[in-house]
Amino acid sequence: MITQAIVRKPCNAIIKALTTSDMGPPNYQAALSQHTAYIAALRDCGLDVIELPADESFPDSTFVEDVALLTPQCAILTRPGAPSRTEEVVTMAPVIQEYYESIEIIDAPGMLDAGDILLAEEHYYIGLSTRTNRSGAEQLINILARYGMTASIVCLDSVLHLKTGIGYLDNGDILTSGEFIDKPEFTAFHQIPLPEDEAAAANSLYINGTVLMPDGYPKAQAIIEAKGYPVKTIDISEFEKIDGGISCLSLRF
Ligand code: CIR
Repeated sequence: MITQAIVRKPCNAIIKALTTSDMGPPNYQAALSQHTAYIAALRDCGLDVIELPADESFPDSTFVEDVALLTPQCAILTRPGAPSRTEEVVTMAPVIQEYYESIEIIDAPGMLDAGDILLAEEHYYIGLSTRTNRSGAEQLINILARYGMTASIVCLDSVLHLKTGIGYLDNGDILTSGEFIDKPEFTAFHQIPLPEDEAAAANSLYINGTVLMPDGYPKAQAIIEAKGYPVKTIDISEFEKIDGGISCLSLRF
């Protein structure tokens, strides 16, 4: 059962956030309103939400998911692969220390963005991407093993992060898109493939019985609802301009 989430208010510098898209910079005021609605949706799902102040030093700092992996046994501070994001961990560390006794870290030369980590039925899948290298993934596997948890590596082709294209729901159901449809590592799950033009909806979150998904993907929404999941949609268009999805905006534990 997930009970808490950590979020960080978007900063003014978000207009300079990293992106691979050509949608232009986000509108700061709209991003703030969307972030407020996102927090409300997490609260509607029963979570206590810990709201951190904006951090102007890091344009991407609202994407808190990437800087830590919070497991039932321990927290792991990552070492984000984009140079402009590596130090985001420094400001997150004291926050995590308030909630976790056991804290581990990923060391250089390891790089790890937690957007590359998918928990599905007690097993952690780690995507090797431009942000996560083999050293980072292997350090994480060893840390998790010490706490009795298992993990394995998945090679990615074109997505930014593993969870850009795949999302675990519940009862073995997994949303897949693009390169993840019928990928051998995930064929044991009940795949829910999404249409190519709505692939971004694979970054949805199952939280305490509800699926939080981005607004604007009606086919994906209908597919998920047809599987029996109550869905709540959130407009995150300003974050999508900078490669952000539903999961990236919070750390859940
Ligand atoms: C970045 O490139 O790092 C941000 N603009 C987007 C991060 C998205 N995070 C995630 O998928 N977990």
